[in-house]
Amino acid sequence: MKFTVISAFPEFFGPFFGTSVIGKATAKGLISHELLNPRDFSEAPHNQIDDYAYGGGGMVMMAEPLARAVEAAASNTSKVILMSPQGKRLEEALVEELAMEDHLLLLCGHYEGVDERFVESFVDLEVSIGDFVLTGGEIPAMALMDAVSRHISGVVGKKEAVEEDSFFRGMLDTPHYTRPAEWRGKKVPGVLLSGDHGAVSSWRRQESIRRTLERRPDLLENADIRPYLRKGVYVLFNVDPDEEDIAERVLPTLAEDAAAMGCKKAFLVSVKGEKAARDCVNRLKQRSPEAVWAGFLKAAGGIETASEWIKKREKAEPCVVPEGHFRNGLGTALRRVKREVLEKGKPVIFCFRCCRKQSPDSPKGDAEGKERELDLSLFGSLAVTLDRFFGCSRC
Ligand code: 4FV
Repeated sequence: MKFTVISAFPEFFGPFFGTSVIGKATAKGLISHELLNPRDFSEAPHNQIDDYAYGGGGMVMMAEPLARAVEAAASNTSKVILMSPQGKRLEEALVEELAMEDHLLLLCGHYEGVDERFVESFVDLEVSIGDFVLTGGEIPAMALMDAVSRHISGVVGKKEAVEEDSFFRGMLDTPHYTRPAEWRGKKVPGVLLSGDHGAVSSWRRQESIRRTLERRPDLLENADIRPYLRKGVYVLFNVDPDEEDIAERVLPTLAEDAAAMGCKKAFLVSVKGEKAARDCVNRLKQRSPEAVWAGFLKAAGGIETASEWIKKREKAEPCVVPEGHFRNGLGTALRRVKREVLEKGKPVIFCFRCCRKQSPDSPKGDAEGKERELDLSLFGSLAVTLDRFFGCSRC
């Protein structure tokens, strides 16, 4: 990873690139950097780089010196980033994205900001480290480079350390302790002295969950909660009896998808009753006994019997997310369920209705189109629901 920093105060960065983890990474050549001062690219008298703002109200960085500096340093694979409060919020997901680049060119603004015409012509992305105003973009640039460098392999000790990081999965971190075991009368939580790694990691997961729910419940929406789930995730497909063909055509793939996304079992229920559901499952299994989903798909008399089955195996009552959750505000349903599942360590079962009526606004007459559209909405609702629940977008 190469960083080019364009700043009127390049001396600011000496200690940053020469100290601690970033210093070692620089010495090991894992990251490289160059510092450019826009003054060196100013044709104006006294290497002027700022001027009065049109319309009044303080000084603005001039476009030309910045343009020349970027033209001198950028290649077609460079990503030109302006640090500014008007930018996209710097969060772990964006950090991971930027860590994939091989050249980040960071512009540090000063005064009121930089000439907007330069931004329009040269800047790929504006990034903000938070809704507050600093005297300059240098500290934001350092924050970005530090966070990105942690994702460059070899920069931080154990790669796992980064992946272990709570934010890597979108949750708050567990509390940390070191010697002495008793400090000013305060003891370290006993489990951490137990040597029982299983107990330690489940305590840490619980602490992450507790602190996230207390301090940052907003993080749950996008958090990848799979490492924090103590019980299984299940799906239930309610098939309309006189549309057996749907079951036969889409269920195997739906079940496969659900299994691939981390679900433990898929239940098939039919209003015609458990026998109809069992016959349907047996027909599907006879047709493809080797299929991955064969052992995954199970007939049930209804949501109650499915919940009973889960309760017996998981020794906990499952959270039930009823059919239609997709249409009645998935976000709220998921926030509630994620919170309950994490807080109480419950299993969860998502219910989906598999019948043509699912898509009332499908175009008239075009049967083929109707079929395709039905499949899409079934797969779509399954994928979106599970993706948002697991927070797979983060993984
Ligand atoms: C900033 C931020 C920030 C604004 C005016 C520098 C200052 C001056 N940059 N996140 N917050 N920049 O306050 O990135 O140009």
